[in-house]
Amino acid sequence: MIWGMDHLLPRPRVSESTPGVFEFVPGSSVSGPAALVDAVRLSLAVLDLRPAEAGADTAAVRVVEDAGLGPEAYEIEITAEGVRIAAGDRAGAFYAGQTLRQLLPAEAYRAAALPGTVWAVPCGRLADAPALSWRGAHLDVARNFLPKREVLRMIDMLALHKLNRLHLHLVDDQGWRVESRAYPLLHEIGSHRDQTTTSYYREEPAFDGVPHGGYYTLTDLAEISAYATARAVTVVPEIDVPGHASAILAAYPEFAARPADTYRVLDRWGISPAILSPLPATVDFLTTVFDEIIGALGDVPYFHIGGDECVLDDWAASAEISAYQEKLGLATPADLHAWFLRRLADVLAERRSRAVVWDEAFVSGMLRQDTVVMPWRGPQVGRRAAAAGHEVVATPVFPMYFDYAEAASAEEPLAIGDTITLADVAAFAPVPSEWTVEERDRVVGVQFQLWSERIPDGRTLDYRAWPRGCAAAEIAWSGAPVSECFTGRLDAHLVRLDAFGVEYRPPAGPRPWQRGGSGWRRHRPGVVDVQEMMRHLHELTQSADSTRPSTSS
Ligand code: TNX
Repeated sequence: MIWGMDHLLPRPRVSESTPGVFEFVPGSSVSGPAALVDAVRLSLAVLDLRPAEAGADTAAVRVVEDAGLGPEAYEIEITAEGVRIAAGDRAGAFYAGQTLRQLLPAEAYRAAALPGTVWAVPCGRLADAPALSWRGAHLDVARNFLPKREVLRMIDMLALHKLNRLHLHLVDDQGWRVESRAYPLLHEIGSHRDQTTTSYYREEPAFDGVPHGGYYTLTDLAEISAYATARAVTVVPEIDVPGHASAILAAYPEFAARPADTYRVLDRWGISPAILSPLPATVDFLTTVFDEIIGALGDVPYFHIGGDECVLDDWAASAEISAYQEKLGLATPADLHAWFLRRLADVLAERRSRAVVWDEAFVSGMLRQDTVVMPWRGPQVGRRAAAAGHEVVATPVFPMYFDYAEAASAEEPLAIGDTITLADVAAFAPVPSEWTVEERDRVVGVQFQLWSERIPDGRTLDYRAWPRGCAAAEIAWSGAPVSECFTGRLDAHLVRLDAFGVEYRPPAGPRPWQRGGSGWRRHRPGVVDVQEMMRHLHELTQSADSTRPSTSS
């Protein structure tokens, strides 16, 4: 079966069909500038296209660079004689290749070309470019570690949806996930725990008795970065400080606001009071760790430093920290929290990297103007950040937290709460129409979050991420809620995901083996309602206080 131009996802800006098809035959080649040819060949790896010999004009695909098209943009013209691609840059050529892959039979998503496949694409013309420059997915590899192969596969999945940012949450109370040669106890001690809780919110605590852990070596990070770059994906590392610090402090308690030898990598969820000291020694320590990560990843245009969910009690209780706060002329621990994050953002700026923070860091003020804000507590705080001149990536709990269940049903595998449906994601407007033009211009993108308290493995990751991620890709590319014809395009797209081997959640509900069963992974619907949660978070952002009480367990 040959799919037409109207089965593409995300939907291109302009597409026109003309009669006929072009068929790729064995030995087909691509001509054009080397970097663009490489990008097209990578997207169409299943066709095993050869780079055309210089001077030959028999190439099946001819690629030209057209700087006038702008970043990530491309045009394709398909006639019975061949394919012509114009791209603004390497990413544009890569995306042109991804679009052609969608026009091929779904076998183009298998790891090897099946004999007998007719590699034909329909004739026509496309002109395409993204509305938003940050089209992201966040992966929490701290709560539950995902091995490197899952991260690489996630990059494949982002690439085929024209998503271009992978935000890696590399540390939390429950684990530190990257090698440090300067501070080796971080990965030796911080990367594993003896057991993990299986209880839900206010239930009696219960544990699985199974050790859990893992970390990426710096060489793994270099590999992940190179793999991502080739696929037009930018890795955004996150070292979440100064809160969520139990794993760091289990390794190096001397960096605690309240030094003690009792810190452990946590085996349960929720917000812990473990917090780093803001004193210069901590800044030096983090600078060294940032340098190791930047050194491994190479180009790091954005570095996320967290700033969320900080319990500042230990700062207020420490005479040394209070004296430091006073010396800096700061009135409250919340001001010191802002100062500390700004100090780290300055360190990053010296390394040509822009800081990204969760919105609490914005609420306490004093950020560098070039710091990007992720308003997870909703569009109200996002608007305040945009009005203050910050670039904003829309990351609201509703509907961008894909750790919430798709249905309030005991058939679902255990989720953090209810409910964020595919339709909720599809209806989301990342750039609110009621904002001023200046505020709207500062929304650079949208991103879905895969917090992993209830995502223990890659199979569950597939289930939670797709097809909601398909809808997210669509709104990220177009900058607006999805159009009516989404369902038909998604149906075609799910056949591609089947061929790729993705264990997505069927829109009609889980397959029998995807259900939570009768044990601890059975979902308990109705305990946490995301709309209720958003109301609560909204109230919190109304107060000037940057901290918030516990909402998880
Ligand atoms: C809030 S969003 C968190 C995470 C949790 C998540 C669960 C944010 C900055 N903090 O630590 O994993 O809720 O949905």
